[in-house]
Amino acid sequence: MPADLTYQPKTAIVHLGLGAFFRAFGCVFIQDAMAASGGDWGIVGVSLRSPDTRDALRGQGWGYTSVTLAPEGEQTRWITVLNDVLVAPEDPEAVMSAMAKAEVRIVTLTVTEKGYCHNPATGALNVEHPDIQHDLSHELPVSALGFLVRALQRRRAAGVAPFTVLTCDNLPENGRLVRGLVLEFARRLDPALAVWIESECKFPSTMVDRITPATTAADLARVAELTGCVDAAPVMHEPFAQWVIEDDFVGGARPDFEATGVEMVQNVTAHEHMKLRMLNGTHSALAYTGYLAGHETIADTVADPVLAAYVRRLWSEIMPAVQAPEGVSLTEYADALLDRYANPGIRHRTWQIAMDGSQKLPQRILGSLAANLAAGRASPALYLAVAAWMRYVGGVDEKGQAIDVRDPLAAQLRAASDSADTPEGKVAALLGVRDVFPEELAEQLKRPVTEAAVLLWNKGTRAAIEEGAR
Ligand code: CS2
Repeated sequence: MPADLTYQPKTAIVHLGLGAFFRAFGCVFIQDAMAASGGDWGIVGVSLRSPDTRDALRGQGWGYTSVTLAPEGEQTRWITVLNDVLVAPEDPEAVMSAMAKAEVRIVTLTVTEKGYCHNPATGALNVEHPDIQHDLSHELPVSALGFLVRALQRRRAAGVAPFTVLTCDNLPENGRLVRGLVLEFARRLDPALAVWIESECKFPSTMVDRITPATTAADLARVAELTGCVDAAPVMHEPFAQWVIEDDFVGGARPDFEATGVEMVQNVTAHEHMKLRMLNGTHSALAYTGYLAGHETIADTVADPVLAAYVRRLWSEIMPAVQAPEGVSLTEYADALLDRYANPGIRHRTWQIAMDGSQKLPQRILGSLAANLAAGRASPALYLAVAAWMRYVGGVDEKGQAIDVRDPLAAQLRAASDSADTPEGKVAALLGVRDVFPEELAEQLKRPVTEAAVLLWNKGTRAAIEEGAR
């Protein structure tokens, strides 16, 4: 690892959505890049909702501990690339002026899938979304897209070049998706602005990967024990990290990513599909089945032999639906994933990963299913994953306990589930949710997902796996 930063870099990046993931991932890579090659790529972080991270970091000069959770023990490191943290709802003008500054060359984003206010099944902008409605008619926005477009509008008016938009969310062809959404929004605001963005702005796609569970109170105590210092907002993550970025930046302006092992490529699609389907697809499948089987974390889930066999079966169904990036063996990738999931140092809760399933299912699971259907390949384990999601969003677990379902469509999903008493009826109602299932796919899924659901409801998750998807 390069020596740590010996200077405080000037700001050249604004990051929207400052959660644990970007602090454990992008900030660490960018710190490494400057430690290796110099440059000024300091970051102003923006929280789009809560002031918690800002409040926690302010008293420690925006620095924080990054903790690597290796099976053999933890390693800590102090991260110093943040120069400020802004809270958008408190002061949207401060965010706008930070993004409009000519010195800012890149705007990075981790706003989660739902933060793009799009239809997950089609990728189109959801113009009915209240945040988008608000942002189309107010100069000071609330949504990430609103901030991007309004800040680009200011830069254009001031004769300043646009920034590069570098999305780091787990969405397929994420740069192209965000570009489409930004242009759709901009066209509604000012067609000339859209033309300018289309020709001047860059939206490289990226593949990001580092498992980063939410920090808990127990983690804070552990970090104090390890470092002898109280840190109000450390981040906890696995040793593994992989970042693949399309090398397409406005004016070529970017940190020296290569110096830190980031893979700079022309097209990231193959890497993205592999990661979304092989990692995130099985993560979501294990989150629903693991949760229903009574497991708190992914490590607990894969320690259960039935679920471990299930994840292997999932990979055998997913691999034919994935084109391996050049030089990558999918079998080795899957083996490495199982080791990462089994890391006992990581307490990644199934409930955390189960969140926002309506926004995740299409790119994580339904894409593989659609490819297998088109090729006539059987996918019992993937069907069971969809059925487990359906059971989960019904809001009651196998013991009759309520599930705290977090999803932007939670109410709609619950209503669909409650509209029928039988698994057959519930599946039919949930397949009717068009934000998740395109009509044609829903039709094809009806029979096999119903079969999986009947097994799941009647026998419970573990027995359903043993009988139908091993
Ligand atoms: C997880 C991801 O919470 C989730 O949905 O699947 O956050 C996953 O841990 C990361 O994508 C790993 O890179």
